[in-house]
Amino acid sequence: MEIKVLKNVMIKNNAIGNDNRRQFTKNGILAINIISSPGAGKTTLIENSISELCKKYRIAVIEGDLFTSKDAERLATRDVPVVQINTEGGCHLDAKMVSAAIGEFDLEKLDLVIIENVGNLVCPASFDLGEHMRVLVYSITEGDDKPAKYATIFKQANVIIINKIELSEICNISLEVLEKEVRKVNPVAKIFRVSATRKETLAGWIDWLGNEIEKFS
Ligand SMILES: Nc1nc2c(ncn2[C@@H]2O[C@H](COP(=O)(O)OP(=O)(O)OP(=O)(O)O)[C@@H](O)[C@H]2O)c(=O)[nH]1
Ligand SMILES: [Mg+2]
Repeated sequence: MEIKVLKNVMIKNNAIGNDNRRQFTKNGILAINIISSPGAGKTTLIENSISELCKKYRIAVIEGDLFTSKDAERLATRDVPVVQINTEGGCHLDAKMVSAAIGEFDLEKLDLVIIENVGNLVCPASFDLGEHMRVLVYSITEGDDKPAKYATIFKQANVIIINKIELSEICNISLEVLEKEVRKVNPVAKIFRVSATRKETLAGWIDWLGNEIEKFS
């Protein structure tokens, strides 16, 4: 019986997720779901990416957080609409929450919707939010064994941003070894090596994302 209930929940989530995706696509919007463990650098990446991308594209952000609006407040100084979702302790966003959030935007006036998921390397894997692309931010401070240990989330990612690379020496992490570990579970994802705090390292990612936005418009 319990299995049946869980299955129904997922079917419903996926149906709403598909509806969200249809709305994004119909309006020529690229939607990306940014996932990572807590503190890997999702908000920092968003801050420093939108400061460039908003010169050319119309962007909105959906911020997922358990209890606070701290990340949305960080983005409030940028000239983009932001909606905060508090999951009240829930470890991931779901499609229904995103559906409510996109109701707050004028979708006809957007090119890119960025969804920052709740910091967690497990639960967000199971919930399609209606995104076109999953972006996994992985901080090298987490070690090179996590791609194998958290394989589901690494496998699903379309893009893997290896972050905080300037700390590799101090953390005794070889970027080559880490990337080999990533490739063992995901041979096809686009990989970028960045320090999200250093804008100059984000150019490759920002150019590539700009091209992807163009494909949807
Ligand atoms: N050294 C270094 N620190 C970074 C880098 N990127 C982010 N940080 C720092 O890491 C900390 C967490 O960054 P956030 O962007 O808040 O991480 P997050 O993934 O949004 O965190 P949650 O939303 O709480 O899960 C902050 O102190 C950032 O300044 C980086 O490239 N290098
Ligand atoms: Mg954040």
